[in-house]
Amino acid sequence: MKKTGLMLTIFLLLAAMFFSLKTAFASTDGFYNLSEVTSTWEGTDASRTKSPTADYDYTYGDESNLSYNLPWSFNFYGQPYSQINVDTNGNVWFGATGSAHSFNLTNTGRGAVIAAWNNDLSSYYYGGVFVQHKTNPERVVIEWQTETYTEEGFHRPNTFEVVLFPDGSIRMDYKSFSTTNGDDFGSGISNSNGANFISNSSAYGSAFTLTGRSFQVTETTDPAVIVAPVISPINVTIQTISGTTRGFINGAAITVSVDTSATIGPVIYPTSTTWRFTASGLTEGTNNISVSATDANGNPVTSTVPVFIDTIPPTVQILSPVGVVNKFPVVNYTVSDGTVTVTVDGEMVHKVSGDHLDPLPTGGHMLRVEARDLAGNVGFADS
Ligand SMILES: [Ca+2]
Ligand SMILES: [Ca+2]
Repeated sequence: MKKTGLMLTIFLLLAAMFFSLKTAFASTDGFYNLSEVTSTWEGTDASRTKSPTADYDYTYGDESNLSYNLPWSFNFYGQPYSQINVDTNGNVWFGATGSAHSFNLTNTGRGAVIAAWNNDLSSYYYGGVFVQHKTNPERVVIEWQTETYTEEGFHRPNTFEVVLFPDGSIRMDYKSFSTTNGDDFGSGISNSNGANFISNSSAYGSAFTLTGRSFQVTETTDPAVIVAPVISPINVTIQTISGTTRGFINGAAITVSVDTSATIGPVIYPTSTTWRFTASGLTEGTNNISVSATDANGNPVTSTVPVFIDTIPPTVQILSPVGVVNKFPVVNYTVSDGTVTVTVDGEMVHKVSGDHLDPLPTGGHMLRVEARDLAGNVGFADS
């Protein structure tokens, strides 16, 4: 009996240790830690009619966006920003304007982002995105009251917010969700360099399942090498890579390596904590570029970013119509990849493979099927 009691005590102790370790272990990308915190809600005035001021602004609609001047400089992945751009799809962008959804969190193609809910949302019939500067303590609250795009007008409201603090920390509060067909393409934070990002969805679940939960993002105190957002995929074989170092005494010299035959140019240091270099001769496919600095204990701190080169245009083949055809030919084509545009005599037609073309007048016509891949390469075929 006594032994069982001891075993049970040890088991409980281990369980308690495991639980506390589990909760203490935040998700990290080397720059930030993400952890769950006590459920909190700030809210905003959330009014579509209140006049915008320096401390309050809003927009609404599908694919709408708003630029807001911050009351203080906010550091995101080591870069200071005086302005944010919020969209009605649940995102805060730091470089890009406009809106986007359902993007790749790892490499957004639009620079750094806080994606509170990475999904196609719409506040066309209900809600909006509301930005409010609050004090005591200083913070900027970005609140979304929104439907999903596919439930536009069904009154299935979803409410969540992002809170920015002057010390660079971030909180994401998920208040309530009533979507019945929600989707989540990867919510969280990203420096859009393929290396530094934390997916909230992977750590805790899809945004629309997080009702009543709050998550905090704080900078780690560990030394870090941060690479600025890189554009990838890209169809040029030369790219300038820049970034910062943090937590090294008097800045830090960096060393750079690459796992392909690409050439790394000399490293330039505009300041003691910023650096840049040019990589040339990047090879087709993935080039992993590693940037390292050595900390006070002699240990290397490394950030590896993938740069994907794609110089090969999509292949396009038109199967029909070919030669002399009737008035309503069916268009049939194959493309290897990319986004397809179909034109007849230079005019875009909204047709896809398998569709009948609109009636054509007698005579010669030119059909072109064009495909553009993510790197911007264009392949086409004419008939
Ligand atoms: Ca939308
Ligand atoms: Ca390609």
